[in-house]
Amino acid sequence: MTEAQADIALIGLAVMGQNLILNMDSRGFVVCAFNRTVEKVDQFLANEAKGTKIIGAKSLQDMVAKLKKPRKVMLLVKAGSAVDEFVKKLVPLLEKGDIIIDGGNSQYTDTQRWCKELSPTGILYVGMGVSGGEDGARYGPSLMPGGHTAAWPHVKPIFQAITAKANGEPCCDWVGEDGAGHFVKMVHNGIEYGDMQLICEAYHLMKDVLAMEQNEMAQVFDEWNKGELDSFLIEITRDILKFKDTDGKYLLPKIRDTAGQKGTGKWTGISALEYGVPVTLIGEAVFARCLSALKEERVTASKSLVGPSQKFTGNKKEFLEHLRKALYASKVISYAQGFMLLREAAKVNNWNLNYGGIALMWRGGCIIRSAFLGNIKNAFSKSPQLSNLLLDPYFRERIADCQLSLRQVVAQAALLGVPSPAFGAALAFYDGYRAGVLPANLLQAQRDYFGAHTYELLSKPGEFVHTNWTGHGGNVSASTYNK
Ligand code: 2AM
Repeated sequence: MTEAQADIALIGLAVMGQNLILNMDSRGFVVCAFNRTVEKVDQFLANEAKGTKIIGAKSLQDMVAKLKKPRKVMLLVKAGSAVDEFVKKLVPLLEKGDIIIDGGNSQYTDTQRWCKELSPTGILYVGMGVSGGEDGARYGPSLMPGGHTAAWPHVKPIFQAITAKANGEPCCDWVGEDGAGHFVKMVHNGIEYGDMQLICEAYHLMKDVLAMEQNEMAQVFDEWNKGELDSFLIEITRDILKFKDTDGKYLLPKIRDTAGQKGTGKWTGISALEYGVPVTLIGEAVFARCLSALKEERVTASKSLVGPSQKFTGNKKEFLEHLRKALYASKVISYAQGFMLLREAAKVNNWNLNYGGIALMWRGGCIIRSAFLGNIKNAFSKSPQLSNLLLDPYFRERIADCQLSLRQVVAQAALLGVPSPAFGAALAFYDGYRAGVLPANLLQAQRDYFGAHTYELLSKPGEFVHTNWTGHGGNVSASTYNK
């Protein structure tokens, strides 16, 4: 056996790491596997990797010696301190031009920090979002790499070979500088939260407003999946609805209605607040999970807090079509919000993001994969500087066709007492965004009234003035506080 034979090393032999290694091996790359608990390397080689070209390493030194130059080392370990520890250990073993790729769910700010710290050493750092779960990792994930751009030509052949393909195009392209890849992955996860919540609200309305049986709901989702809502999440919802437990009864109603979360949706919400972008639908989706977690409180409250006694009196078939259109419109609005956040973060961080490329990366391989992302890709390909997805001619027309249905759904949900925070957020944002005049004039007046925060007159933009609203108190404005 010759030394320096591996194309890439991968550290972290949990399920995602193992599957990515097997994927790379199946595409003809020689991978060197390593893990903190070194016994796992031998176990992997003797079992899952048996009969492949995969090699193992006994130490980081051993691993580095087995790599072709420029060396490529990919980490798939727990985000946070585990990544930091490995990077610190790797740096003294690597040289200028070598590449470290963090494929975990790291916060984009960690990736920014490592890019900055490693810049003087000439070691290149890539933070890459990986989506698609275990199956995706094995047979074609969505990959979102960002960081030191000089690394891209070296890692591109490997990543574009192992990624999912959408209409023959790889769902992996260079996202942008420093933390851009992990930021895009974070927004992807936030959008996933929004999509899931919207589907859950549609299910809730079918169940509690239309009193539909599960099999019937499954048929509706199956129909929806044949049209513009065609997506992985609609497809699995259909299958979940049909799924029967060992006792022959549906499994879904037996599952406790308290949602868990790992944090990436929350991070999207936090980023939205930090960048000042109204990503309201994802925010509501995160809060809906928090509310669901209050199971005992909800059960208690359900016995004392009143709601409407009204029943649905409309036409079921018509309402289902309203629901389909409301779901589609809300999805468009949610993605528009997600892209607004990307645009603002790109501006602040000097990332040169390719929005059409991002839509293509999400088009296949990942959890939010859908036909609809093909339309988003087209919108940005036609007009790369498109300021808002809602203004793209195709989506503007689709929303025009769906907005009355969204209103029907939100109104019925409110009248009948079925919570639909994501549908509601979508409609409120849509109406706010298309409003030439909002009541923020009153807000400014209130702020000036109690805090002398000043306001601008429509007739004199850029000029901040204060009014003595009460006739007493001072005329001095709080000029340092205009935001
Ligand atoms: P282990 O097998 O030695 O636990 C997913 O948990 C992966 O991250 C595993 O490969 C795990 O290694 C690794 N990991 C978790 N915490 C770690 C840490 N603090 N340092 C290094 N690797 C870690």
